[in-house]
Amino acid sequence: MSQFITIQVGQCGNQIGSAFWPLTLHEYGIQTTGNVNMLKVQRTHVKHIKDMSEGFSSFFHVPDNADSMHFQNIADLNAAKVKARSVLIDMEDSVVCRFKQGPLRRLFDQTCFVTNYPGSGNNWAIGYHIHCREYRNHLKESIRHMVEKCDRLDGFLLMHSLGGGTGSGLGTATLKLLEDNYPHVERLVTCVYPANMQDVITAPYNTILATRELVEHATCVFPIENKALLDICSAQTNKRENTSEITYNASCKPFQDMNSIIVNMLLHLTSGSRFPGSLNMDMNEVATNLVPYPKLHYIFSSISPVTLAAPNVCNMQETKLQDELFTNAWSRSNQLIKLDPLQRTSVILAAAHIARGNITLTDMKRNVERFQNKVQFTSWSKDCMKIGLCSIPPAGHTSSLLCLLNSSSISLLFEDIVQEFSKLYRKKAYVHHYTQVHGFDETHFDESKECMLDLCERYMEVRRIGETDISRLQVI
Ligand SMILES: Nc1nc2c(ncn2[C@@H]2O[C@H](COP(=O)(O)OP(=O)(O)OP(=O)(O)O)[C@@H](O)[C@H]2O)c(=O)[nH]1
Ligand SMILES: [Mg+2]
Repeated sequence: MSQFITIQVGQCGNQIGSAFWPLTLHEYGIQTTGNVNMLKVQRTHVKHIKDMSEGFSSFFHVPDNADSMHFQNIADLNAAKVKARSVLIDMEDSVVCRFKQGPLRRLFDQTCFVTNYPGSGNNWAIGYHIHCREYRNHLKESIRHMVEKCDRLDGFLLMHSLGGGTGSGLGTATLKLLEDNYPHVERLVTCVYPANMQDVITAPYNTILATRELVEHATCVFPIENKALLDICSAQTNKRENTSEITYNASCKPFQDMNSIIVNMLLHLTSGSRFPGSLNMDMNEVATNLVPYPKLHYIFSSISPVTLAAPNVCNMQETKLQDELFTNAWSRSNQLIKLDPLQRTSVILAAAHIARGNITLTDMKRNVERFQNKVQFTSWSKDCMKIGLCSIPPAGHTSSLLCLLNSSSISLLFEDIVQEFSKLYRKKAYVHHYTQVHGFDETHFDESKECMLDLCERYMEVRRIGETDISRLQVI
């Protein structure tokens, strides 16, 4: 089975990590709370615990003499000296401290923490230049330590936001470091784009500077928008309460449910590499199938059904009609960013459908055909579409579907980034905070803007692509 190293950077990245590890353990039927019942849900509906155990080493290093089939709770993991394959980075230590003190603390190797105080002050340049300079060796050591414990490393999974300074700056500097040191290992990035109503004034600067790095150095990027997550949470809560009067309020339950949606997407994405199935889609196939041209590697993701947070709300849900799972995954309201990948003017460059649980090849073929008749494709992408069938469903469900789309409508995200950036940059507001950082040059701003516009132009070209005119797109 493939192995992954998660790299969580900044507050957002580490808070996603806080949701990631309990949900991952839960998926393997390992109890992280006193609630034994919720565990039974996963253990009893998976007929072959062995199937799950084999995939356990994807996210955890298990010493040679331990048997992962017998792990039932945290105490078992601690006794066997099991460690999470993870590097936790933040330039202020409050969120990471929760890992050091929480119930999962012994899962994390001491060498995997890289922290400082008091953060990057919402400034990409401080994260990218100052902190990376200071922590480069420490970062390299922590990552090397994790890599050495892998024998089939398939990918790095980076998690961070783009609005602040650490996740965006040090996160993308780490990405570059990974590319330099492990060029053949996939770099898959889940990053949270700020909403238009931001909580960080300098977010447009951080976002554009970081996005350029993601375009240059990531293998695949799965962008997330908090607004989209909030809307999904709100719809789920309303459904649960069966009333339209309750609106989801993020300040009541900061980020918990939203982060769980991200985690469920990641668990689904990696399921084919961790569990058996009749048609497994391995992670190393994702980029090959979904990225037809260099740099055009931003992927829309949507899951159906959506599972919110806590394992304690997980009681087994009956499968919906399989076709409904597909229809929901294609719907705009299930997308993890607030754009419609299937809008009328867009084309699909590539698509993948990954199913978990009791979805058959016949279900898949019928729905792929529906999809092919529904949307616009490039000349090569209509007749050939990646599919994956993993037999182990996510905890609490009998089946689920992840839809991954490379759609030209992602260019709207880049246009929006340029627009938000230009509002500040036109007046040169806040620019001095960046230019006073050693290593940062004001031309970085213009180059990043150019990079976004160039990307929009590439997507535009795909939309009007003639089969003979592909020269520009192939330029790396
Ligand atoms: N989905 C989600 N978004 C978050 C979370 N925490 C922060 N954000 C968003 O992330 C952006 C701020 O970035 P942070 O991750 O807090 O910043 P940082 O990387 O720690 O950088 P500095 O604090 O500037 O050093 C804002 O857009 C927040 O709305 C989280 O747990 N989940
Ligand atoms: Mg922070």
